[in-house]
Amino acid sequence: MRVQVLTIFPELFGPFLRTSLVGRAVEQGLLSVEVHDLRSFSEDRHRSVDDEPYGGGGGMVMTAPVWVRAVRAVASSAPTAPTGDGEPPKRPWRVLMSPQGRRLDDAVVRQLADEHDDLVLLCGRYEGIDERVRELVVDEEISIGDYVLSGGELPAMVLIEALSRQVPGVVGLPKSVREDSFRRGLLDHPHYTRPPEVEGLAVPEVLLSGDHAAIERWRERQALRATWKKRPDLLDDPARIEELSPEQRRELERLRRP
Ligand code: 9D3
Repeated sequence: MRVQVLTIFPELFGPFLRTSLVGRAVEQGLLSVEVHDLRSFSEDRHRSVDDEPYGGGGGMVMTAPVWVRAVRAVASSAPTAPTGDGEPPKRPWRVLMSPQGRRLDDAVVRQLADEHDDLVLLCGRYEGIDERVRELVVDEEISIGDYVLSGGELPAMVLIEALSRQVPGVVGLPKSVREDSFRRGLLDHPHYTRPPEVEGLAVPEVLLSGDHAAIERWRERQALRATWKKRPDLLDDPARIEELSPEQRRELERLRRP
């Protein structure tokens, strides 16, 4: 998967792209991330990218011509390698990180990863971006949630990290992948490691029993109970209930009418 980022703060991405799972994915060539400085597409000597809003009011607005030039330049450079099926290379999918966008969740991440292997992420700053940028060079707007940040850079990193986990080979442990999909839609069960006692709190005995089937049943039950307690909304979806194990469905019945 290839991701290009447009931002006036390219330096924010350095350590993120060199560290941990994303760093390894980039190093192994499973993920390519190119960060472009929006200012390099400015054509005035102050390298400006913003101007005062028409109609007045506070703050500054990012200008359309610089964004349009930047997106067109990066979205046509070195397209994805030919697929070999005779199809012309697909144009990159252009995503504006925006508080007005579609809310990011697991389904959106999977869909983006499935449908596109070439993305351009536009990160805005200031009060906003000239509306014409959306009309001319944006395919979709994505938000990471209803709270105010100062720009799209952190949301872009959130999206890149979530996408990287969907790229085959990036998440190493086959067990984690299997269990992720197996328990999809439920919260995780509690985890414990040494020491066996912390300030009077012991590790649940079953985890020390060596009975792997019993441990698996306990974890499934705990995952369901955690979800019931902390995120009951996740259990409103009939499709999710379908995916529960018979034991989890029985446990859910018990929780629903005690
Ligand atoms: C304080 C200015 N706001 C006026 C009501 C509008 C506004 C403009 C620009 C709010 C935030 C931003 C910058 N945020 C993003 O670019 C952004 C974002 C976010 O703030 N929250 C969640 N997801 C995203 S994606 C991009």
